[in-house]
Amino acid sequence: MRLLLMGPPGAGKGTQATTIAARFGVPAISTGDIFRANVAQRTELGVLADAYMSAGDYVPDEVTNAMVADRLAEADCADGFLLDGYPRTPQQVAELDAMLERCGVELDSVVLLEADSEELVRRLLLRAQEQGRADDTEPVIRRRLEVYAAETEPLAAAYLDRGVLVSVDGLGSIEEVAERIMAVLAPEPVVVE
Ligand code: B4P
Repeated sequence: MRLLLMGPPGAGKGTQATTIAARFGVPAISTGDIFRANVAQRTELGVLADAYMSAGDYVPDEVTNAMVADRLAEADCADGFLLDGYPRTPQQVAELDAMLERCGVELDSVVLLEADSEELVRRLLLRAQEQGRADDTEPVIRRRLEVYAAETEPLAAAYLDRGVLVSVDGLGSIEEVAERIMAVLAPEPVVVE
């Protein structure tokens, strides 16, 4: 399975990614998590990424694309992967297409998690209280939602045209959303009596 998980900040991408990836036996790769690990370790990449992330902006494409290319070249991705939060720009879509083409493989599905803005803000403000993430303040959350609407939301149309996009309602409990995602990715076989 080669999967993408898309959706606005707070829709539940990171929350659902681990469960889905485990069900399909593939690694869950979150560009946000890789950046945050680098920020925590104060690597060169982390220092660069931190400036963009804490303002609610995207890390530049060339940096993000190189990081994903390195990660997808690792052995555990040979039979599949779930990319969480990548691609987010037209250049990232083009670069991912090129990476997959070089390997002679294709995406199986792109899951788009949807939820309305007020619910997204509510969830992220709650996470701010629990985890204190630097990009979970209200002005930065609103900026992230604007950037998503301008840069990432339009990408869904391209995947819809390719026939790989499935939209999933991200409202409801974490378990309900997980069941909805599994239902579209691996529907139960119909038993014919
Ligand atoms: P991410 O780490 O991807 O952060 P995110 O969009 O906020 O989503 P996340 O996966 O963490 O949260 P989730 O919705 O699961 O990106 C962070 C930053 O990194 C970006 O802003 C950007 O700067 C940079 N970046 C990452 N990828 C990049 C790329 N490709 N190009 C350029 N820059 C990039 O969950 C949010 C909260 O909601 C959680 O607290 C969760 O518990 C809660 N929640 C989830 N599902 C719920 C449910 N059903 N009900 C109630 N609460 C729920």
